[in-house]
Amino acid sequence: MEWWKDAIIYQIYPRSFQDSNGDGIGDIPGIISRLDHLQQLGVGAIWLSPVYKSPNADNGYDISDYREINPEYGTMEDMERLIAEAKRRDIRIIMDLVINHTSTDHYWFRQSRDRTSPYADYYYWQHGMADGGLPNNWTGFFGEDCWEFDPERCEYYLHLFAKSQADLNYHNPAVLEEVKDILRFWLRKGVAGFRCDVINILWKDSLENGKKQLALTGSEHYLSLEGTHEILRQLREVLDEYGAMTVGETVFVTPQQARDLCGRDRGELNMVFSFEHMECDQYFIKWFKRKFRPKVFFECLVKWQKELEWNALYLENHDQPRSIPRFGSEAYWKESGKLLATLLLTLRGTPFIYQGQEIGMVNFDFDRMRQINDVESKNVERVLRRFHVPRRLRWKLIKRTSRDNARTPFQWNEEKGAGFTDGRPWLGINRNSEQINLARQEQDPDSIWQWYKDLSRLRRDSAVLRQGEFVPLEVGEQVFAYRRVLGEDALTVVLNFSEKEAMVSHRGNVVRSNVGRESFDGHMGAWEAVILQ
Ligand code: TEU
Ligand code: CA
Repeated sequence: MEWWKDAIIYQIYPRSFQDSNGDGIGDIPGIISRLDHLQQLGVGAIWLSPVYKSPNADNGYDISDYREINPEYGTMEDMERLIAEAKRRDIRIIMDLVINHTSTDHYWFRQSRDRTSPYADYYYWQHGMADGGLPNNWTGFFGEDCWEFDPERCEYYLHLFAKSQADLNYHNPAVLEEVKDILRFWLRKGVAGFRCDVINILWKDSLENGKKQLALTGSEHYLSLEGTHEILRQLREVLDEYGAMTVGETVFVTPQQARDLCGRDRGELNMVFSFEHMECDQYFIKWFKRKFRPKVFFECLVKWQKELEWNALYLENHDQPRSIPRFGSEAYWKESGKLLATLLLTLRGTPFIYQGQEIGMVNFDFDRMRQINDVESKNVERVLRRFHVPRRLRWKLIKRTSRDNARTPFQWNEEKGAGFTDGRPWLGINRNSEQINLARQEQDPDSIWQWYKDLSRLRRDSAVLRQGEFVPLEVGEQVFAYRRVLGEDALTVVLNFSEKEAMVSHRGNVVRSNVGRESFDGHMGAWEAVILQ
C-alpha cells in the first residue's frame, strides 16, 4: 500500500514547535496539543526530527540512545501517546533515523575506546601518520577536520559531522544488526517509516586520501557506493515486515544515483530528498551564494520531475533558510508565499511542508553570533575567522545561510512567547511574530495559511494533482508553467516568479488564483500563481 503517494507530509523540528511546560524547549506533549492544526492542514504523516536521547551537540542528530526519548522532550509514554493520538486523526509518524553516526556519548562509543571490547570496531579508528598528521586528508561537512584524537584509545576516530558525531563502521556486520533491531523496536511501536539521515554516505570503501577539492575532500570514498546499496537492501527486508516507508536524505546525488537508491525495482528506499534545486543559488557549497535565477531553478525542477518516476518534494527543512526570502520576495510576502505553496503542492511527488512554512515564516532577524545556536554555523564562523575573513563579511554569510534561519520557534500568536512558550525560548523568536502568526492568519480568509489548507484539499480531491503526469509548458526567465495530465483530465499551473508583469499564452478556467482572479486572459501580475482547467 503506497499511502505515501497520496499524502502530504509535515516536518516537525521538535525543539521549536510547541513548548508545554515553560522551559523554553518544544516537547512531545506540545506536539500532541497541536495535532488539530496538522489535521486541518490535511497532513497524512509527520516526519519528526530526532527526539531520541542526545547531548544535543547537533540538536538530536547526535544520538546517545536510540531507544530512549530525550527527557527535554518527554517520556516514552508521551511518545506512545503521540503515535496513538496522531493515528486517531489518520496521521502517521515517521521517525528520523540517524545511523551514519552516533554521539560519542553513546554506550557503543564509550565501550569502543577499549580495544578489547566487543564494540572496538563499531567506529572508524585509525592511527595518525608517522609525521604526526591526521589519518587522511578528508574534510567534513561542518567545515572542519574529520578526525579527532581520543586520548584513551590513543587513536583517531572519523567524524564527517561534528566532533561528537562519530561515524559508524558498517564493515563490521554487527553494526547493521544493531540498526535492524532499532528499526524493529520503533516499528513495533507503530511508527510508519523513517526519514533516513545522510543515508547515501554510510559505506566508506577505504580511508585513503581523497582528491583535494574546495570542500568534502575524500567524498569519492563514500558517496552513494555499492556498499550502501547493499545495506539499504538489508534494511528493506526489515521494513517490509512492517510495510514501512523510507525517505532518504541523499547528498550530492544525480538523478541516476537517485533512481538507484529509490527506484521501484531496487528494494531500497521509497523516495529521496535530492539537493540540486537547493543548490541553484550557490557555487559548489552553500556558503558561496550566487544570485537566484528562477530559470535555473525551473530547469532543475523539470529535470528531476522527468527523470524520476516519483520523488519527495520540498522547498524547506531544518537545514535550509526559509523559502520566501530565498526563492520568493519579502516585499510580496503573501503572494510569493502562496506561489511557492502552489509549486510545492502541484508538482508530481510527495510534498513535504516544513513547520512554519504554512504561515510564511521567514528567516531569523538576529544580528550577532551570540544569538546563534547551530553547531555548523559556529564551526564555519570559526573557520572563516581563521582565514581572516572580516567580521562583517562573516556575519553576512552566516546570516544568509545559517540553519538557525529555519529553527526559530513556531509563531502561533502575537503574544510575547509567540504562543510557543511562557518561558525563555531556547532560540530567539523572530520579532515579526506580531505580524506573522497562525492566530492572525486563521482570522484572515486570504492568508497564506488558508491557501495551504485550500490547496491541500484540492490535492486530496484531485487525482490529476496526485497521480497525473508532469508536462512542462514554459520554462522562462520568470514564468514557469506546466500541466498535470491524467487520462482526459488536465490542470495547468502558471507561476510568475517576479514582481515584473508577464504575458503568457496559456488559457483556461480559473481553478485557483493567488490574487483572487475569476478569469484569466494571460496577464500575470507580481508573483502571481494560477491553476487553470
Ligand atoms: O544533514 C546533512 C547535510 O548534508 C546537510 O544538509 C547539512 O545540514 C549541512 O548543512 C551541510 O553543509 C543531516 C541533517 O539534516 C542535519 O540536521 C544534521 O546536522 C546532519 O545530517 C548530521 O546528522
Ligand atoms: Ca518544554
